[in-house]
Amino acid sequence: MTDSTHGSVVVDALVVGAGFSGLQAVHRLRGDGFSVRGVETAPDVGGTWYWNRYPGARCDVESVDYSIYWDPELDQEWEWSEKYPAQKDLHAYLRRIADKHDLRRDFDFETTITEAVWHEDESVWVSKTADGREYRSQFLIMAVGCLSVPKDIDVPGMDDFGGEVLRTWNWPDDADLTGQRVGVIGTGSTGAQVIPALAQIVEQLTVLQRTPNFVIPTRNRPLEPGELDEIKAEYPARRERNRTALAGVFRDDSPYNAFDVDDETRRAHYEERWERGGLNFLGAFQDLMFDKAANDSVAEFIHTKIDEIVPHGPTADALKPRSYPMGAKRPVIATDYYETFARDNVTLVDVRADPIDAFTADGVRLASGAEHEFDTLVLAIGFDAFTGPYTKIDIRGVGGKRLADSWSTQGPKTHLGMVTAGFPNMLVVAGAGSPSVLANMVTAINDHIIWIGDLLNHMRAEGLASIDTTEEAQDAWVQVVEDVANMTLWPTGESGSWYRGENVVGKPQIFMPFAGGVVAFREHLEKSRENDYAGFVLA
Ligand code: NA7
Repeated sequence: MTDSTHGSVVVDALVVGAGFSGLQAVHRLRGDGFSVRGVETAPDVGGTWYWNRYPGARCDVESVDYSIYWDPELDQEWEWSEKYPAQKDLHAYLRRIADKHDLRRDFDFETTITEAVWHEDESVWVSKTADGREYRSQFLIMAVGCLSVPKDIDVPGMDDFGGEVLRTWNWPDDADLTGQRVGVIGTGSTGAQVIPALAQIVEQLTVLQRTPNFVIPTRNRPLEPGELDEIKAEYPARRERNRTALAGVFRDDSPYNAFDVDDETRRAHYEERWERGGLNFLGAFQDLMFDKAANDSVAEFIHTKIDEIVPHGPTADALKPRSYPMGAKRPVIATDYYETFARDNVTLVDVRADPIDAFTADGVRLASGAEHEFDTLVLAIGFDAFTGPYTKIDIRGVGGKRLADSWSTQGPKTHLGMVTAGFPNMLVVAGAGSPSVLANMVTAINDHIIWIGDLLNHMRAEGLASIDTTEEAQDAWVQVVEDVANMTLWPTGESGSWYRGENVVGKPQIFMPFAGGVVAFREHLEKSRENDYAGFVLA
């Protein structure tokens, strides 16, 4: 596999990333007889679930559903302990996958690709690592995730803070905040998990909130005796039910719209789903993401819940999202989130009303002059979603065109979420232009890897060297993605959502994930394939 002329590793496919998608890609392609090498920055497999090891880290899809489709034997073997998987359980699960299928032997860990250049004459990608190694591959499979590049803090002067700064996406195993005064910036999914976890151990927790989120209780619990056995007995059917569900995971959606029922019934629906917990809450009515009045009714319900749980009026008020519909910013599920603000050792500071003016040696000073002191500052400030993992690498396609130039100014453009024009054989796995984060990621990834595996087999059988797309095809697909999003409330309101790139200063704002669901997406892919890969250019 080593090419002595160039001193590089030469393979059919280079897979970047060792999370759910990278592991599946290596497994599939190796099984189909392709030579394949995976690379991963981390020292181990896991991807998102390797890095995000902050206290409270947990997935918002149920364990039994947030697991791979391609090893039914593992479904029977693996013993999930809780309804929703904690980071350490998911990491253990991904490690088990790697061990069982002996995937580590095809990965180079602690290896970061910094540059990838397409050589048209040879139909080959030449990818270089931070430490000067080189890979040459016909295909470049970007299994890099959507939320893997943390964003920088957009308030200047953080270096002036004299205490420790901890980042949730790279949490040190030996961090111990017991008895400390801690500040947290960020109240997205990550903040909503780390805040309740830290509140229990620190002396004083100060939450610096800019935009409140709608937070639904997770109601996580241990799986009851026999419960997992019942699921295992019907696993194939369960997998198929998820595969054919809009969001890649079955949800028992109500058949009604919010105003099909009277006020009391509507409230009872919300109450029942609030008690049940989890993202099922969003299925309370058909039209919650389509009709503003319906959405207002659910927002009002959550506001009432906040008032019931948080005794301090001004704090309860500051926790209520008002500038966007529920769901326009990714809905959050968490345990005891609002309850945490009823604790004596937790203070909510509204940095929208009174913005951070400066970091000081001891904490932060707000525009009003108020100061808050901490020993440690925790950053849960989110990610440069969808584009960050691509623009961070110097990717150059046909004629030396830089991917970062177009994706940083126009946003990510792909045909069917798979290929971007002028970057032949670079295959995007479950990223922009596909259901990705609006679906159960594991289902979305499964669809992508199957399609990519089938594509490579087809190209090998037909003796084809490259797959590209046209500007027209990708513009048309970007328009479809935009049009579908515009049918919903997702792109509305002032949410600062990372779905639209609003969370990163200067980022182009287009709706990036495909909101039509995994079934419709799969149909688009199938239709293209049946029509000789319509919209793609195979050469
Ligand atoms: P998110 O959802 O992007 O949340 C980041 C949070 O950080 C959000 O509350 C931001 O407020 C806040 N933030 C960022 N910069 C600042 C500054 N300068 N001051 C105050 N607050 C700030 O990221 P998460 O990691 O929580 O979740 C990402 C996804 O991972 C999640 O949706 C799941 O899919 C898994 P803002 O809203 O920008 O005002």
